[in-house]
Amino acid sequence: MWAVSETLDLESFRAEARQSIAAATSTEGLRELATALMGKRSPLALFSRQLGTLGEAERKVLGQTLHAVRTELESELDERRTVLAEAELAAELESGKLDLTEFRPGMLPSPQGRGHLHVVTQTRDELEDVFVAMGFTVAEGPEVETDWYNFGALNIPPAHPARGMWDTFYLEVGESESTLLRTHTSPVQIHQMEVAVATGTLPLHAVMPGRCYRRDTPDARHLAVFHQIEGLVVDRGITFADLAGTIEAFTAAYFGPDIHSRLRPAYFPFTEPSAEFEITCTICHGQGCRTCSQTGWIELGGCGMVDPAVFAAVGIDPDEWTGFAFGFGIDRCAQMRHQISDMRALIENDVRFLRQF
Ligand code: FA5
Repeated sequence: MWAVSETLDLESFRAEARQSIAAATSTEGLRELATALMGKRSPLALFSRQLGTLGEAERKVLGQTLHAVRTELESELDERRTVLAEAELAAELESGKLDLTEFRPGMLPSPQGRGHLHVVTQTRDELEDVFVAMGFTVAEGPEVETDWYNFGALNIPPAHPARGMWDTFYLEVGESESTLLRTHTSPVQIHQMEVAVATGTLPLHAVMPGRCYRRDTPDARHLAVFHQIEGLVVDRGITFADLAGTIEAFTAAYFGPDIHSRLRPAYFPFTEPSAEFEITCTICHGQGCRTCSQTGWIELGGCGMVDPAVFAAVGIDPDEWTGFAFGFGIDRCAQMRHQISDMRALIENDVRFLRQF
């Protein structure tokens, strides 16, 4: 645009340069224009180089004129640069304005999935609801127990062979009394009966959920840390029929009418008579599968009439009061309710598994 030509005179260059500066529309364009007008290969540089060919008087005049033109163009470039920079900043601010109410899919990172209660906790809550609806209260007891509560008061004296039914984690083994991680929720029965005797608040209808510990090798139906819910009724005139009716009503309420329960004679030192409480395997619907060891039935827990020796341990008169107790696995219920073939999935914390419930 500013090709040097012999016909170009300084006055026309000055006029055209000023027009070009006024017409520039961006600071970037203006920067290029400044180089073209005043850089090493610009007409102004050419005019300067001509100075050496002139006589002294002419050189002085042309030198002063060149200086004036250069100063004038520089100041016009500065002014125009300021105007354009301001306009560009204003445009940038306008276009960069954020509409905080605007939402387009994909604009924001997808919201994190919300957590929820573990399926075992949900099961525990649901079981509590079923029993509360039947008139039971809910109570809890300690997970670290003494020998007396976990065994002795439950009619399992030291060295009794029935202790072999529960592989126990001992914390401290004392000469007269040991501390241990409870192997079942049955010791909470003892705490509840002691409180009821001390406060004169018999009769008692309570369920007691909580964590239990056994040196069991984890497999499809067992964990070393698992959950049970204990049930205890102590009242006047309670019979085995009340126990069977309660188990039946619970099974129908929790598992639905298609799942049946059955009681099979069993032995527990703290109940007499005792029974094992089984339900139809919900995974194979009674056909037999790996989870139910091909029997079609799954053992949910044990139950029976409170043994008079247990009443004696807490000072309840067995001639006035009778009662029944039951205890079954919460993890086992979750497994059966949701047809989880291997219980170990409950403790593996794989969110792909857990988020299904
Ligand atoms: C007992 O623990 C007795 N305290 C139950 C009881 C209470 C009988 C009141 C009479 C009166 P048992 O050891 O069978 O019984 O365990 C009961 C249930 O707990 C089992 O049927 C099973 O559902 C669950 N359970 C036991 N061990 C485990 C384990 N390692 N992992 C998961 N669930 C278990």
